Amino acid sequence: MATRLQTREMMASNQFSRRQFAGLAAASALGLSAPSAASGQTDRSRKSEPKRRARSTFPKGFLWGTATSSYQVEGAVNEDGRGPSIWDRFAHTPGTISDRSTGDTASDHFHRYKEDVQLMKALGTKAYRFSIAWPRVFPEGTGSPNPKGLDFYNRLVDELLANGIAPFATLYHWDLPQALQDRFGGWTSRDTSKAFADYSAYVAARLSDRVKHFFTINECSRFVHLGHGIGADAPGLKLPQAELNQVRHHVALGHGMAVRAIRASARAGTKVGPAENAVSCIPAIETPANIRAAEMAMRELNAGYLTVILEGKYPDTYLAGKDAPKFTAEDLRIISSPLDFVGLNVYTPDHYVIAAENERGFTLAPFPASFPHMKATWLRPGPETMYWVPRHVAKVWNVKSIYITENGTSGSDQPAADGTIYDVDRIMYLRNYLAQLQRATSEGVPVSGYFLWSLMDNFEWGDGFEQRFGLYHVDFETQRRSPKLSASFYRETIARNAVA
Ligand code: GBH
Repeated sequence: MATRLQTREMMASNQFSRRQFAGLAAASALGLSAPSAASGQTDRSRKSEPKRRARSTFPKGFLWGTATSSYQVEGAVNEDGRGPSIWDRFAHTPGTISDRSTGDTASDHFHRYKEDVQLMKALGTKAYRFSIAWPRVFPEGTGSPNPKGLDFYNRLVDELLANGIAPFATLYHWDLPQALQDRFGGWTSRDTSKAFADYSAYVAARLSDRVKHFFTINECSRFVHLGHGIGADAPGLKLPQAELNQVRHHVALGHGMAVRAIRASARAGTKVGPAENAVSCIPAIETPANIRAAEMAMRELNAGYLTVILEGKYPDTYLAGKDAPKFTAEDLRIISSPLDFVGLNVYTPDHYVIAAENERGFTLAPFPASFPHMKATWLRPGPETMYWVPRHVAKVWNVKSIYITENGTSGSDQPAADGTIYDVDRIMYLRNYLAQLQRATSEGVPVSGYFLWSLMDNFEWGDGFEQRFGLYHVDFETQRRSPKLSASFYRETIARNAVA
C-alpha cells in the first residue's frame, strides 16, 4: 500500500503531466518563434495548483537570468578602436582551437544586441550577465581610454533597462589586452593587477548609474590553470608550479584591488563580488562525517581563490613547500576586501568526498570510467553539485548573498525532421540541477539569482563552435537565432518560479 507521501507524489506527478501537456499544446512551435513570443503566455492552470507547488517554488523575487561573455559573443574585434586581446592572438595561432575558428565574428552580439535583448525578454528573464572587453575600453591595457570604448556597453545597458532587464557586468572574462601580456607578461606581474583595478574604476564610474552589480574576475581557477599551467587557453603558457602560484596570487590581488577601486569610484550602493568556478566537493554519501569532510576539502582545494578571498589567508597546507607564492600582509588585506555577494559558476562535481582518518581528514573518490558525461566530456552531470556548492560557501565562509553566475550544458543539438532542436538532454540536466538549487533555497541557503549559461550558442574557447551551450541555436553562417526546446523549458520555469 502506498504511504501518504507516495500518494502525494503520485498525485503531483499526474498534475505535472497534465500541465506539461497543456503547456506544450499552447506553445505551438515551442511558443517561442522569437521574438514574437515576448508576450509569453504560459499555462494558466497552475493557478489552481494545490500546496505541493507552493513548497517547491523559488523564493519570491528570485532573479532569473542568462549569461554570456564578451569574446565569446561580441565579434566586431576591430571596431570602434578595440585593441587586440590575448584571445585574438591565441585563437589566430594555428593548433589552438579544435575547429580552427576564432571569435572574430562569434555570435555578432555587438551588432545584434537589440535582437538578443528581445530573446532574453521572450524567456521572461529579468537579468543579463555580460562581460566588458577590457581592450575595447583601454586598447593598450592602461593609459588613455578609447573615447568610444564604452559606447557599446552604454547602448547595451540602456537597451536592457528599457526592456526591464537588469544588467550584471563582469569586468574580466579572460580577454586581457594583448599589450599587457607583451609589456608586463600579463598576470605574471602585479602591474596587471594594478592595471585591472584602474580599468575597473574607470568602468564603474561611468556605468554604475545604471549597472548595480559588478563581478570582478570570472573563474580565476580556469584561466590560471588552463592559460598558464597547461597552455590550453590564452596566453598559452606552461609555467612551473611556483610561477603558476604567483600568477594565481596576482589574479586574487587584482580581484581585491578592483573591489576597492570600484568602491572608491562607483555610486554608493553598487554591489561587487567575484564569479568563481569553485572546485566542487560533494559528500559521496550524505552523512554528517562526509559533509564535514567535504567542507574541509572545499577550503583546501580552493585555497588560492575563494579561501584567500573570504578568509584573508592561505591555508598552511597551501604555503607548505617551495612552490608557495610570495606576498605581503597588505596583499592579503586587499584580497579579502569585504564583498557584497559571491558569484558561483556551477557545472560539474569535481570530487566526491569521503571522511577518512588521515592527515587531511578526507579521501577523494576517483571517477569510475562509467560515470556519465554530457556532450563535453568534462561535463559530468552531478545535479547535487548545485545544492552543495552554494551550501558549502554559505556555511564554510558565512557568505550571506550568493548568485549562481553560470550553469548549463552543451549538447549535440541536431535539428529533427521538423527543424526543431529537441534538446531533452539539456532539459534533463537543467531540471535536475534546478531542483537541487530549489532544495538549497528552500533550506535557506541565500541564493538570490541564477544565470543560465548561455543565452545563445557562442565561441566556446578551445572548442570553437563545436560545443553549443545556448538556449537559442545560432547558425554561425547566417547568424540566425532559433529557440531550442530548452528555451521553452526555461521560460516555463521562470513563469512558475518553480522547476518545470
Ligand atoms: C565556464 O567555464 C566559462 O566561464 C564560460 O566562458 C564557458 O563558456 C562555460 O563555462 C562553458 O564551458 O581541460 O578539456 O578538461 C566552465 C568551467 C572548467 C570548463 C575547466 C572546462 C576544463 C576542460 N570549465 N574545464 S578540459
